[in-house]
Amino acid sequence: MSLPIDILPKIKTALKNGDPVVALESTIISHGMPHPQNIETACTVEDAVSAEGAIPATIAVIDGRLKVGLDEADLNRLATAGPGEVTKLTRANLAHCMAGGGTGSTTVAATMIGAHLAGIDVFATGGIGGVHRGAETSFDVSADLYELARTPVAVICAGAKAILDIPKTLEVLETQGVPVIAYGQTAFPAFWSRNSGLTAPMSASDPKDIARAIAMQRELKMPAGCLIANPIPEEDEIAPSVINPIIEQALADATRQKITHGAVTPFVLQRVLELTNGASLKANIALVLNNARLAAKIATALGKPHEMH
Ligand code: PSU
Ligand code: MN
Repeated sequence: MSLPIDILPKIKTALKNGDPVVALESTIISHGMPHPQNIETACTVEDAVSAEGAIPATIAVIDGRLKVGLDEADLNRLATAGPGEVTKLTRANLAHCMAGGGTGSTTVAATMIGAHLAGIDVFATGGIGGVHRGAETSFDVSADLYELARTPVAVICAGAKAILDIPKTLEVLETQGVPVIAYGQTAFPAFWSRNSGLTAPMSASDPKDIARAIAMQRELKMPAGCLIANPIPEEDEIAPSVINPIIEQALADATRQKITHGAVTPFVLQRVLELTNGASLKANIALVLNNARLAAKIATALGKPHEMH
């Protein structure tokens, strides 16, 4: 049996030539944003990667095939799917979905697996999953954190959402040997806000320095990825004093409605959107675009090792 994987020709060519490619996830399309903002954002993010001179590669499973690079029909299908029509895929359910000919969107964990199989080193997203608040009793820790420890793909995100337990999330990343580098500041960012109140383990202000660290890790033959935490642009940020009470309320609603497992993150995101009258979505779109641009710069620097020294 051969692996059912389809890599778009322009992505294949770019990878063969050593040109920069940036992987993009698809759970943000199916479960992270409402329609039509989800499809609009998916397209603008691809355009932003292209504008920086890199090739975008959005990843998903369509009818049992792992697609690296989606066409418009695929993107629309994920963006307009009703509840339950598209499976949220992580490491645990990826093979089962593909073997059954199913369709699913890839989370950070599953996108890293697809990117690595295709030979893509850099991946842009909004926010990663992390250690959920109350994990000491629920044990809800996102598989994204363990994927970062075992799959060598650099993930550019806007930090961890304050719906998570950020200190515990950083602890797990450190234990698992995942480098966490804040971009352009020393504070670890908190998705909608630029500062989580915690200092990031490392920081860098030049994409070339980040590329050097990624390349060195590869030389050391370390299997881990790398997490780049890029703060949301100042003009788009929502102050912690505004967002934090809303997060508290969204989490309380999730508990009251007994939302568990993979449904927690999509539920809380939707609830925060409602409670901020859409302001959280606007910020989310801005930070994803910002991450896509930085990812393209890192991929470009990484692709030219002779110019890195
Ligand atoms: N954070 C967002 N939007 C998203 C996600 C996270 O702001 O769409 C998605 C990502 O795909 C991430 C996943 O990998 O949620 C994490 O889900 P969980 O917490 O169930 O592991
Ligand atoms: Mn979870």
